[in-house]
Amino acid sequence: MEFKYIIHEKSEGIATITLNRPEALNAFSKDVVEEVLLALEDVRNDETVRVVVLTGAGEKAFSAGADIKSMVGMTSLKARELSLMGEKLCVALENLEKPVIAALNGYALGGGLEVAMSCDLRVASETARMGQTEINIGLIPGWGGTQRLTRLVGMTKAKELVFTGKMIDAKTAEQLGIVNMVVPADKFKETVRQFALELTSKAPVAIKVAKALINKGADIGLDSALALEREGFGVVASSEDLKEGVSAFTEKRKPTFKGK
Ligand code: CO8
Repeated sequence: MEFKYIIHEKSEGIATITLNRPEALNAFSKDVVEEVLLALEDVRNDETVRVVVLTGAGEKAFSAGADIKSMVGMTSLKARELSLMGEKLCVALENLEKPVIAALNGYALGGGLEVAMSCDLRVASETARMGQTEINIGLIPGWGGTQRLTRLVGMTKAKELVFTGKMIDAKTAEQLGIVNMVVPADKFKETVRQFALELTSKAPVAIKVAKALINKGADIGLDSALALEREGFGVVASSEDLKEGVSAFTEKRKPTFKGK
């Protein structure tokens, strides 16, 4: 598969998708979004891939958001289209039945942060800076930021970040619960790799079901969410992965999960 705006690599059970427009701080143009969607489709169909890492090329940015230059003279219909485009990408990341780690190597702003928040986990370099900066150009988040940020940090902080458009550093993002961990820049790539490798060793069926339950459960009442969990538990209990996990435990060896 040939790509122009991303790099799509696979090794050790990890697919790494790198946004590759460093000259524009990896801003999401229509082409970038379309290529990431194609790469995610490839990953979905590839049984050898257990974990996805989404990151940005260069030292400076994960992504500085939607391509502002494409917004010049934007009509209401074009804006709606742009919003839908990003939404499609965010939903694809959320619905992918494999864990996705956003590796935040630098700026994650506007749509860049919204895409990162649609990933399951976020690892930030200590040099990363984050913000819903849309207000500074007279916009609002349009790729789910008003909703996903609020779910992550609560209304008080979400309003502060969206209304002021200020950037926060990685440590503050960690304290707010936006990122899972902050890593020194010189250890960033290796830490992301080790984190992803750890996930590749876990039972894929259990991860897939847990991801769906956590995502779906966030939007429904507790009773319904617990009922979903029960059903999911039943599905996981019938997996070969569970048999392997229990056998490995009793035989005092490491399990080898097949995702079946
Ligand atoms: N889009 C397009 N190009 C960009 C973007 C962007 N979002 N961000 C940076 N660039 C380009 C710059 O124009 C510049 O290119 P050039 O050299 O050709 O002028 C190059 O990247 C490097 O950027 P800077 O020279 O500005 O680098 P600095 O280190 O001086 O500043 C910043 C870095 C602070 C990150 C600065 O670039 C910046 O503020 N960027 C904009 C960040 C932003 O506001 N992002 C939010 C965009 S809006 C959005 O994401 C909304 C999503 C939902 C849309 C819904 C539909 C309407």
